[in-house]
Amino acid sequence: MTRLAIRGGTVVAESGALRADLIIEDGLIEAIVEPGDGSVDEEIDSTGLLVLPGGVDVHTHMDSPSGKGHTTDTHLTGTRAAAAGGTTTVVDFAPQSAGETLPALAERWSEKMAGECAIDYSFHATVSSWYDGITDDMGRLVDAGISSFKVYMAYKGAVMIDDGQLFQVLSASAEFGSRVCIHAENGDVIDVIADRLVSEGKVAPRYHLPARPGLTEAEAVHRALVIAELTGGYPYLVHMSAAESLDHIRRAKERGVPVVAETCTHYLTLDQSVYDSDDFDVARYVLTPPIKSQRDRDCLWGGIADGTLSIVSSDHCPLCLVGQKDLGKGDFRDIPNGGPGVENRVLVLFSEGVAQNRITLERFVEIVSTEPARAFGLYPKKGVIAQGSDADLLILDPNGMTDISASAQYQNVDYNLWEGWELKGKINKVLSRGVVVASDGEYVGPAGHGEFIPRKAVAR
Ligand code: DUC
Ligand code: ZN
Repeated sequence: MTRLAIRGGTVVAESGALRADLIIEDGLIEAIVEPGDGSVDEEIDSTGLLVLPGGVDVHTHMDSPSGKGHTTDTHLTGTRAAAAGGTTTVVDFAPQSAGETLPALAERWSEKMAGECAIDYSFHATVSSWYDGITDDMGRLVDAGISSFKVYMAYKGAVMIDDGQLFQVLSASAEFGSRVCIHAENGDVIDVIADRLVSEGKVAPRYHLPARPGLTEAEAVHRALVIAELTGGYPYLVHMSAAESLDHIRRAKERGVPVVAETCTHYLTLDQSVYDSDDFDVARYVLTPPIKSQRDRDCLWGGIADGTLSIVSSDHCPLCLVGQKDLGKGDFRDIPNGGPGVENRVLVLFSEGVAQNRITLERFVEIVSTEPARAFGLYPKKGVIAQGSDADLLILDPNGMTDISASAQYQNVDYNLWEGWELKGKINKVLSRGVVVASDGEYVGPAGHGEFIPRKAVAR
């Protein structure tokens, strides 16, 4: 393979930002050198640009059922969108079918993703259809490099598991060193509140918000963390949206619970005013948990700054307004929950985080790349610019501008949560294992370039 140099940029390595060149060979970062050093066959000029580790998005739902809908991005379209938006690894959620064993699920999802993905990938296995021996099968998946799982504490009668099952999954997590992604919301309480709202004639999409108060999240967070503490398991809290949840996370960390917590791009950048209309168009924001108040949003940024939250994912769950969300026209409970964002996560966070001086450039790299790689057994292959790591790179122009519009996106969905936003920052190039997969906003990668990455257990 050709020897490639990335020259003239500001590299964000683990020690911080520095003026340096990168030498790449065989898809790996061979060396970080003084500007101008090293002889190569090809060069990419990155003068005036930032050279960052490619994004790692550990929360996507591609080609998956979601309530009465089915997400509209395949692994092909969704990973192209990810690549165009600066992400070089995705860890998708594999949904367990009723009666399906975990090894059968792993085989099915491996076959589905193989040869389709534009960038490197893995997946978490969802545990939602209980059977004798399911926790033993968790160990089999960990041995095969699928070292994380997903459970739901909401959506009763569909994917929700009960507390006894959660205890068993977290006990298995302790045994196998595997991380368990937990959708923490009190499903029983939410169902009662939602039914009450509908019985009062409150059926419009805006009632998705009052049906799921922040305390229904915080209660489930607390319960999940206590159950994790009882077992010694490794909890990962997905999509934290409420200020009240953060106190429970802080206290659990003080007690030594090895919890890692995530929030998502939309909770940091939008607020509940998006629900302030009786219009059905509000359905675009019917994602779960709902987007909270400005105070919650400020607290989430505070959580990022103090380390309570260490990862920002997209929760990419694309569902079209026309033909899918409109199933809930007469009853918000029937709107399939989820919104798109894998293509926008990196740049929206750069613009709202770094350019607005909410976080440093180094913290930005940690939350979009390094910490997700660490939490899910991908580090140091992914998530860092270091000698020997994969040459997965995002070259970003901090002074460029990017307009967001659904009409110009790769995501296969009929809207965008940040429609009309003008972002500070522009993606110049994205490289996956040394191969340019996106350039000037266009996906240019070779078809099927992405490889399955076996992941280590967090502790074994
Ligand atoms: N939960 C998720 O994690 N993603 C999309 C929808 C949901 O309810
Ligand atoms: Zn999700």
